[in-house]
Amino acid sequence: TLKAFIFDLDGVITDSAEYHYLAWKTLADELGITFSRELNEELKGVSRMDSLEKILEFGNKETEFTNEEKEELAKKKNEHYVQLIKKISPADILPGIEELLIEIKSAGLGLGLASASKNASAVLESLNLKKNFDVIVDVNALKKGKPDPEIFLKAAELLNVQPDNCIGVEDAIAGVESIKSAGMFAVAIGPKNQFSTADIVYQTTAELSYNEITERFIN
Ligand code: B16
Ligand code: MG
Repeated sequence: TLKAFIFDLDGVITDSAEYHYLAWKTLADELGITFSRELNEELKGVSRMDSLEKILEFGNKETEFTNEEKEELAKKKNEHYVQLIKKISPADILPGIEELLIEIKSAGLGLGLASASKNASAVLESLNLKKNFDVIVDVNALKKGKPDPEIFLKAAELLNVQPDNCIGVEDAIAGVESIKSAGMFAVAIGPKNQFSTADIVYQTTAELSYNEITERFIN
C-alpha cells in the first residue's frame, strides 16, 4: 500500500538548477574555465564538492588546488548561490507541484524531502512550502550522495514507512537510480529516453497526475 511521497527539490519543486548554474558560472569565469548550461546538466543532483571536482575537470585544473583551496572555492560558489536564491518566492514553484502536494496531503499520505542541497530548507521556506513537509532529510548526516539509496531510505525511516510503500519523484539520473535502489516506485521528470528504469516519466511537472501515478503504483 502507498503511504508516502518523497520529493527531490531542485528541478522538481522549483528550478533552482538555474541558480546553481549561475553561481557555478561566476566561479568558473573567475577561474578561467569554460562552463555552459549544457555542462551544467551533469551537475544535477550531484553534491557541492563533487560538482566542483567536475568543473575543475572541465577546465583540466583538477590537480591545481589543495583540498583547503577547494573548500574555499566551494564556499565562494555557495555565497553566490545564497545571494541568488534570496529572490525565490512562491511564484517559482514549478507548474503542477502545488496541486500534487495538496492531493497527497488530502489523501492522508506522508510527505518527505530528499534533496542533496544543504540549502534545501531555506529554499522550501522561500517557496512557502516547508509547512507541507513531514520530514526533510538532513544531508549533513548522510555518508553517501545520490545515486546511493541512503537519502531516500533515510526519508522513509523518518516517515516511519517501508521503502516499498513510497513513491520517489526526481529529475536527475543519479536521483532515479537512488530511488530504484532504495526499492521504491520512481517518477521521473524529463526526457523519456533518459530514464529507462523509472516507473513513470513525465516530460514536465505540469503533466504530473496524482491519479495516474497512484493507479500505476497499485498495478
Ligand atoms: P548545495 P537536489 C542538488 O539538489 C542539486 O541538484 C545540485 O545541483 C547541487 O549541487 C546539490 O543539490 C547540492 O546543493 O550546494 O546547495 O548543498 O536536486 O538533490 O534537490
Ligand atoms: Mg534534482
